[in-house]
Amino acid sequence: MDNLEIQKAILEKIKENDSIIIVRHIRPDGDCMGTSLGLRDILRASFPNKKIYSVGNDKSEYLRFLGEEDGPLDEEIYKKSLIIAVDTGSIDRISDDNFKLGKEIIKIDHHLPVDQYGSINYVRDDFPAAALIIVEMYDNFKDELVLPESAANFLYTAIVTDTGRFRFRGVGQRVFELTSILFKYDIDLEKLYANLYLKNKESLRLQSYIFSHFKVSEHGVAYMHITKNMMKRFGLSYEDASAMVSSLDSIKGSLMWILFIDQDKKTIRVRLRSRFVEIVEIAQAFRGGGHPTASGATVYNKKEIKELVKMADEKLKEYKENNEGWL
Ligand SMILES: [Mn+2]
Repeated sequence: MDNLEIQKAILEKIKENDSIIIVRHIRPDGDCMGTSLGLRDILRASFPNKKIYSVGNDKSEYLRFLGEEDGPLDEEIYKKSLIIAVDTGSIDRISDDNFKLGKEIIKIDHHLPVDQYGSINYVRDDFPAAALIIVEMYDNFKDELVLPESAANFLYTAIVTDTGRFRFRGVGQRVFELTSILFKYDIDLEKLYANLYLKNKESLRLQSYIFSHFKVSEHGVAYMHITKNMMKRFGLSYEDASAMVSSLDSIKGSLMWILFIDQDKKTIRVRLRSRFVEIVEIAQAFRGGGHPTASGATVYNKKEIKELVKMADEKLKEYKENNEGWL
């Protein structure tokens, strides 16, 4: 089936169901939140007689300005609902306890496929944000669908965050075409960027600590382990600390950069980023995955940190030996 046919099939499922629950991944980012809330508001505006819910078990403090989701919901509601999971590559990352009670699940995602857990699995790894899939569906079926102003704001937030403000791989003509559709409304960019990108002084202090203490492997992998103690010392949450991965994104010759963050007593979350070279294979080797140049993984001790850095270093060495033009 081509894209239009799959989108049609998804729209048919939506029309067949009077109750729809949209779920998204754990540790929500701007894309999964904006996609979930944006799709919810499009469906509510388009089908006023249906019950449409956006749910998730956890929250991200920095996205609180987007407003609340709709959960928790009674199990009875799940049993009569179509579930749509957005921006979630594997079933164990869905941030909801009851989605399996649903009548059927549809996956709408842009990560490299891990589990094809849906009855329809619509994966567009050519798109740098899951929200673009929703915008394209709206555009293809605009005779039947309504895009309210709230949805335009949610979807723009999703696109701007997942593309790193239109810098990441996959940004091109199609992305700008689709994004421009959202500008039929006045999106308050000043307010949005203030909400998304202003930092508190504690974060800047930790950033300055990272700048003085990050390590670089033999062939240029930049990395840092942010321990529980550091977070305590700077008065920052796990979430604040996780956001620091972009601090290491501008070092010449360091085409890969990795942040290790203590998540709980035994789990260390790994955030991996790269330019030119791909890093997702390293994440996959350590219980993770994601996008070619932006991935996540999990390790359990310092020995595994060393192993992961070593594997990345070898991959970067090989890349540098065989390619030109990187910086
Ligand atoms: Mn995404």
